[in-house]
Amino acid sequence: MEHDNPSPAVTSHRYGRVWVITVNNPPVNALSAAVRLGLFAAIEQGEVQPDVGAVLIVSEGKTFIAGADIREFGKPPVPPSLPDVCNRIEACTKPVVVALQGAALGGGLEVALSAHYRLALPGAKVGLPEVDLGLMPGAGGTQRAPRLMGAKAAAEFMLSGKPMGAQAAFEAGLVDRVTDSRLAALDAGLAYANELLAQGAPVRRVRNIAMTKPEISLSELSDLAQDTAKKSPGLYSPLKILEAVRASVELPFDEGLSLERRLFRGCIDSPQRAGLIHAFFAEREVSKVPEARGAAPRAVASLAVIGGGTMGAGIAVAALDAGLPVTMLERDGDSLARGVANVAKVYDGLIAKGRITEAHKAATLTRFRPSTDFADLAAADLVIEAVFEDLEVKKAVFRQLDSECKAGAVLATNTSYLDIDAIAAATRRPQDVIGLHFFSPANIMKLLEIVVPARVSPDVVVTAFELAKRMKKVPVRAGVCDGFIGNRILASYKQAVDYMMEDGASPYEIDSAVRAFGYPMGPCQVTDLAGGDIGWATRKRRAAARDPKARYVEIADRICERGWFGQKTGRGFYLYPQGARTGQPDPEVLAIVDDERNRKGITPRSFPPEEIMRRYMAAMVNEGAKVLADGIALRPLDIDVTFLYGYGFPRFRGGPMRYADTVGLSNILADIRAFAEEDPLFWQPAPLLEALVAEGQDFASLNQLRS
Ligand code: T1G
Repeated sequence: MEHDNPSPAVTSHRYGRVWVITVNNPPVNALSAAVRLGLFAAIEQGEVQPDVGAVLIVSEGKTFIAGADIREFGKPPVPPSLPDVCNRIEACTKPVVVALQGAALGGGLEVALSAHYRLALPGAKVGLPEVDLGLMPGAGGTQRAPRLMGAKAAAEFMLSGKPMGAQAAFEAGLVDRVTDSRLAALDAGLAYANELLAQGAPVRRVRNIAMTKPEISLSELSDLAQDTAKKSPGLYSPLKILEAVRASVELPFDEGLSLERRLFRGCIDSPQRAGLIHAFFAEREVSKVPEARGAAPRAVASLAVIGGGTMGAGIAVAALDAGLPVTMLERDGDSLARGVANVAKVYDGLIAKGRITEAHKAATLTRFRPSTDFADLAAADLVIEAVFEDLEVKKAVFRQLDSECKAGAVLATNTSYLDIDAIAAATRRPQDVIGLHFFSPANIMKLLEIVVPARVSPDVVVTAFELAKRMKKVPVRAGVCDGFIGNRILASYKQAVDYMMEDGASPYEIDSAVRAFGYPMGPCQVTDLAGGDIGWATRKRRAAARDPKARYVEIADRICERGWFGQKTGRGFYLYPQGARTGQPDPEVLAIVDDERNRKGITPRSFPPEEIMRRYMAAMVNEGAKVLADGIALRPLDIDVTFLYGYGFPRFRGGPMRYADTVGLSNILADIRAFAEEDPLFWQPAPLLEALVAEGQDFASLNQLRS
C-alpha cells in the first residue's frame, strides 16, 4: 500500500517489515527540492511505522540519483537542504539500506553514504564529480567518504571526479555488497534488507567511524595539495575539497560538516562554478537542432572512409571504436598501404600505452576492410571523404560516389573550409551531402562540426548527430562559410595576435598571457604543435581574396620560409632540441620579429598581459557575433562548445561568448571601439554586438532555439 508523501517525486510502500522509499524524478532522479522534501518526509514516516524494521531507498529508471539538481544552483536555496536530508537519513533509528542501480553521483552517492548499508547492482557506478562543476561534495561526502575509504583515496576520488564501478566501489569500502543477481534494485534491495533484519543488523552510522593514522593522512593530503596546485593552477574548488577532507581527519564529524558547508558556499559563489555549469548544459544543448524536430536518423550499419592520410585514418579508428564495420578506400595500392599502416599505428600506440591489448586490436580490425575499388562502397550506409583539400578533387570524388553508392547513402566531406554547397552540387543527390569536420587527431578530439549545406535533408543532419553520439563526439551544427565556426573565429583572433606581435608583444609574452588565462597552450605553441605550414598554406590560399587595405603581418611567413614549421621540424616559434615536446624561446625568432618591425618602421611598445587578453578575446567575441548574425552558429552556446572541445578554451570560463557575458558586452564593445581608432578596418564592431549592448541584452539571451 502506497503511503501519502508531500512530494510526487517520492513514494513509500511497506513490503513486509521493510519501508521502501522510491525516488522517481526523470530523467536522472536529480535531488530537486521536491525530491529532498519527499525523502525527508518518507524517512520520518518510516521511522514511526510500528511494524517496520528497516528502510530501503531505491529509485526508478536507469540512474539511482545523479546528484543535486544542477539547475537549482545560483538560485535561492529551498529547504530542506541536502545535508539536512542526509543527516536525517543517517539519524534514522532503523537500519537504512540503499540499492544502487546505474549512476549514484554527487549528492546521489552522499545519500547512499548517509544510509547504514549499501548494496550495488553489477551495473552501478558511484562518483563524486562535483569538481567538474566547480563545486565540491556539499552534503557530507567530504566527511563520510574518507571514513569509508581513507582520506587520501577519498580526496583522489573527489579530485578526479571520475566514477568507479560496483566492484571497485566494494573494494574501496564505499558499498557493502555487489549483488550477482539479475534482480531489479527493489527485489535485490528487499532481499538484502530482510537478510539484515534476520541477522538483527544494527543501525551503523558512517559519522561514527574513527579516522585512523591521522599523521600519515595529513602528510599525504599535503602532498596532494601541492600536486593539485601544480596540476590545476587557478582552479578554485579542488583546493577546497582538500581542505574539507583534511577536516575529516582533524575535526569531529559535525565540525567537519559545517566547514564543508562553508567551503561549499564559497564554491557556489565562485564564477568558475557558473562557467563550468554553463559548459555542462551547453554540451547537452548543442544536439538540440531544428532538424531534430520531426526527422529520424537513417540507419548506419556500415561506414566507408575515402583517404588514408592522418585525418582519414583517425576517422576510420573513431568509426571502428564506435563498433562499425569500416571500408577504407584509397586511389592505389601504395596509398592504401600507407592508410592501413596509419590505422595500425594508432592501435599500436594504444597498446604501447597499455590502453588496449593485441587481441583487442586484432578483434577491431576484423571490421576493417581496405580497398582501392569504388565499387566496394556500393553498400555503405555512410561515406566520409577525407582526401586532399582541393575543391575540384573533392567534386570529382563526389561525382564518383554519386554513381557508385546506393540510394539513401549519406555522403559526407571532412573538408575544414571548402564550399560544401559546391561539393553537393557536383552530385544528383545534394540532399544526401553533409559536412563532418573532424579535428586532428580525429579518434581523440571530441569536437565534430556538422556542417549543414543549403540543400541537405533534415534526416541526414539527424543521422550525422546520431553518428557523433555513437563516436562519443560532441557535435556542433555549423553553416557553410570559410572556416565554419571554429576556424573562421580562429583566423580573427590569430590576426589580432599577429598585430600585437608586430606592435611590440613577443610571441612568448602572448603565449604566457594566454596560458595565464587558463589555456593549456598559447597560440604560438599551438601553431608549432599543429605545424606552421598549415597556417601558411591557408594564408597563401586567402592572399588573392585579402583586402589590399587590410594590414598583413609577415612574421609567421618569414619563419615558415626558413622551413621552421614547429615541433615536426625541431623549431618554429620555439626551439625543440632533441625532439623535446616543450619549446624554448628562440632568439632568432625575436630577431625576425625585430626585422619585420624595422622593415615597417614600427616602434615596439609593451603589451601588459591584461591588454593582450582583452584584444585576444575582443577579436574572438566580435567574430563570434558575426558568425551568429550570419547564422553559421545557431546559438552563442554552440560557439562556446566549439571552443571548449576544439580549441582548448578554459572550461571554467564556460566558452568565449559566456566569458563575454561575464565581462559585460558593453566593455567588450568599448574595447573594440578603442582598438578601432588604430585599425578601423579590422576592428569593425559586429552589428549584433552593438544591438545587444543597445538593448542591454547579453549572449545568453540568444541561447534559446527560436521555434
Ligand atoms: N541536475 C539537473 N539536470 C541533470 C542532472 C543534474 N544533476 N544530471 C543530468 N541532468 C539532465 C541533463 O541536463 C539532460 O537534460 C538530462 O538530465 C539527461 O542527462 C550537493 C553539489 C547522470 C551520467 O555532476 O553526469 O550533487 O538535455 O544527457 O548521458 O554534493 O547526466 O535532456 O534537458 O547527461 O544518460 C553532481 C551530472 C551534481 C552528474 C546521465 N552530479 N549528470 O548521463 O544523460 S552536484 C553530476 C551526469 C552535487 C552535492 C553536489 C549525466 C548522467 P536534457 P544526460 P546521460
